[in-house]
Amino acid sequence: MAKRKHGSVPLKKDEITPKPLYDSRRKFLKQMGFLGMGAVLASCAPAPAATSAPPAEPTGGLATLTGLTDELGNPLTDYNAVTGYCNFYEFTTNKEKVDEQAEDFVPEPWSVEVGGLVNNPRTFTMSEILETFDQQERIYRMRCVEGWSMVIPWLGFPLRQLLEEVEPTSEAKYVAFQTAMLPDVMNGVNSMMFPFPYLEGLRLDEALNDLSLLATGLYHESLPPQNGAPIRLVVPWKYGFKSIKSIVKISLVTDQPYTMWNTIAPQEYGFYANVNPDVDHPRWSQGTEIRIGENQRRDTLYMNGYADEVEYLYEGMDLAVYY
Ligand SMILES: Nc1nc2c(c(=O)[nH]1)N[C@H]1C(S)=C(S)[C@@H](COP(=O)(O)O)O[C@H]1N2
Ligand SMILES: [Mo]
Repeated sequence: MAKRKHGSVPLKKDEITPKPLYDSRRKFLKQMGFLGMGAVLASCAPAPAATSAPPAEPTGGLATLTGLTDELGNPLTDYNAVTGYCNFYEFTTNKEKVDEQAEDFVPEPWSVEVGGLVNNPRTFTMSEILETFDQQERIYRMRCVEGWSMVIPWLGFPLRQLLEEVEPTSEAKYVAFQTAMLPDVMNGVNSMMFPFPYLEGLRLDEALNDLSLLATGLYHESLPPQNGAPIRLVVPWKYGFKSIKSIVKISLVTDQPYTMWNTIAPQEYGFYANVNPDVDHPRWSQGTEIRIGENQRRDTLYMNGYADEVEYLYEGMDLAVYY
């Protein structure tokens, strides 16, 4: 896979409201030893009210996607916003600078080690992944815990298909994921602000749900570095931080795995992190959100609008406890 250049138009500075600083979090991180001297902690601040970037000249695959919507009729978020307004803390906490900072991240050669409680542990090279699993397009809403959302046309394949290849044993109850740590190209991993590597996890039955996608592309092209090249998870009914980027390792385990955000601030970022307008974040409401490109808040949907597909997973669970 050749390195691709993405002509993104960053959102303008004056379209973004300043990020508030949270002293309690700073203090917490400092106690945990995560905060570097003089570091300014952006972290998961509530949504800056961004407006959409100027419309791009559609080229190639982009042109064929004009006018597409998700199943609820929501238009796709502008390509320039999807690729120019990103969360990828291994590079920088500045959403508008991730694309620039990730420019030198060439995700090849790449392989994903899949093991743990499985009958057929296997390390897949990226080309094996692309050969083995048919890539399909999925248009998903993505709702960040900070209160903004996008509609993104992904390319990828159900995570379930990869898990079927390795055959989880009967002891496997959870799936743990790990992002690459490449200090030479990821400036943020040296900052000591966060306990990288970024880790995430799903319960096995969540991972086997058809919505759980391993994405290898968006807008009909391979994933741009800033969006988690060459392969990332997308779990659209959960807050965006569950959708871990640039995966190098997947392990089947018995116990609920440690995840980065849940370890840093468990009271704010639960393991489940299902989108839920009725369970507020301790520092802000989750009842509404800003769809990037719109200028009015809209109501946040229970399970991000995917309840029919995923509600069975949480039968009998108090979602205010298992948030
Ligand atoms: N490795 C890694 N994965 C990550 C993040 C991150 O900082 N590092 N940020 C998460 C958050 S908070 C969100 S909202 C989504 C953003 O995905 P996008 O930038 O492709 O829209 O990625 C998630 N995956
Ligand atoms: Mo997020």
